[in-house]
Amino acid sequence: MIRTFRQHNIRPQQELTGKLWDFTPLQGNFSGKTFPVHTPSCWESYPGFGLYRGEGRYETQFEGAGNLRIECKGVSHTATIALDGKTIAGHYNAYTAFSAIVKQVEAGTHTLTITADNRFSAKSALHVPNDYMSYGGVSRPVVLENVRDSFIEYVHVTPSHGGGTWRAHIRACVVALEQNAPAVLIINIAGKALSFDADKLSEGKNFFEGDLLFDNVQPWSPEKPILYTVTATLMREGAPFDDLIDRFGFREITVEGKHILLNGNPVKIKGLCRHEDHPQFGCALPFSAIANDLALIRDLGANSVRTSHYPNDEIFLDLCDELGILVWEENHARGLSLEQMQNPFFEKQAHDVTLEMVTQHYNHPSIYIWGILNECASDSAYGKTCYEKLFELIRSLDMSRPLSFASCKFKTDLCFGLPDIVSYNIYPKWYHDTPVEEYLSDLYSWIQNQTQGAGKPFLVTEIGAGGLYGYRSPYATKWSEEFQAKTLQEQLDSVLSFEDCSGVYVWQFCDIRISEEWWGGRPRTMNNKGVVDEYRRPKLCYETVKELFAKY
Ligand code: ADA
Repeated sequence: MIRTFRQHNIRPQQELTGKLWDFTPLQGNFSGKTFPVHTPSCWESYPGFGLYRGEGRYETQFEGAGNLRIECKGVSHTATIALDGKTIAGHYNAYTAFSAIVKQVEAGTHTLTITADNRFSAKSALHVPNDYMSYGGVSRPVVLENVRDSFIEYVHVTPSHGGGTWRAHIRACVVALEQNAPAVLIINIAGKALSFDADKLSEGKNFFEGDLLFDNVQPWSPEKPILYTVTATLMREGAPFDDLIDRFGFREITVEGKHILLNGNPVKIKGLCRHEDHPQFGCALPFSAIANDLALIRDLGANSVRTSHYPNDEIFLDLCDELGILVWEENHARGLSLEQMQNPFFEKQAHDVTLEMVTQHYNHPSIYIWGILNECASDSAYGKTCYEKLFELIRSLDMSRPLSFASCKFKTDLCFGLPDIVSYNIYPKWYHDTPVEEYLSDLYSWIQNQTQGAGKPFLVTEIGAGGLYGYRSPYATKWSEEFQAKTLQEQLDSVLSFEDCSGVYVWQFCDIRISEEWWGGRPRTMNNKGVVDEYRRPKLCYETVKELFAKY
């Protein structure tokens, strides 16, 4: 499955994953041996490859001809792509898509080779040993399309409301494979059309902007997530030759004083942080597993998910759009020290994943906020320049959403003047025994009185405790399910009743695998703070969270 809706009626598109490919590890005990494997998948789910760090070569054949556009939605974590043995693309990062165009391919059977590499190295500044797993594999769909001399790469729709009218600002990008190709671009939304007549396109990216106004469309909201389709069509001499269908919602996110407003109404976030992680699938969760996670998240009474700590699968975002679940989506980074941020590869890798995240996920109405650099060195002068650059980049791409980052730099953070919303991760009663109310009040008064975050909305972006599924203790000893439930009871009661807090994200939805190289000290080499375990079995705290989300 590529998306939960059809993206083309004209452009030929097929998914190359969803079947068996040939997998050959290039290092380790099975080096050179080839196995038939399903894709999308992570090799850690293949027998004998649970700990494999190295390169894995995936190969498949397909029938094709003409101008081919090959798009990988996610390869973990560094990819090299070849067609018939010739390298056509490379990409760093597991969590954003990338594509390649190969022109005038001869008709016949062709071989696509994707080499994935999940090794840590000095050239990998974002995928580093961490409190989550960097898997290996073709972890998201691979798509093959046929394009003519030009095609529609994306159509961004920015909704805004005023005077009883909804405005849809359109910004479309058309890529021309050669210069001077004429074309007419037509944008259709809800029975209205916008037409752009380009007598000649320049080779590369061509941008078209315009507005459509609507008096009788229905807004998107968590309660009533009404989605609209935007259809872009390229015509020449009256005949269509390319198209792109996407979805969006008429909704507006604004910040007013200490409040986050959705369509003018204050939002109270009751959310969970979620990793894309599963003992059977690694980070390559199939549609059914994603849908099942969201069913549990809704059952808990949550209205939001934080994509900790990277851009998520488009299928997940499509479902959040349909279900009305608000999403804090963030770029890829977790807990990078100043030294790690000074890696010469960091700035470009952080820039690229941020640019790709915003460009590729722009239309999802469920995304109400962009986050960056979770718990990185925001307490350092150099770190602050990195935060500034990334916020500037996002604002150059999208002025319709507030920005934030989750800090953990207690009374030393230098960056609260940069985001629209101040967010902080706290673990009272887990990492330290401070009463929650006391810790929260101390933190909040520091933010209000000694930082440039004063007066901004405030979110607790992480709070939680560990609990081992099945470890029960009448004394509620640490790591027992009773301890976790008791701790979350106090944590959530305090945060959700804290007047100046716009909401909370529980850390975390499910137990996850962590990389052995980071810290084998965690029990089971897992992060055990899930409300459900890795098999999605509810722990005692599941009902605690459910009750508290219903109470507030
Ligand atoms: C941090 C981090 C999370 C997780 C959490 C924990 O806040 O952002 O990824 O590691 O701590 O479990 O301690």
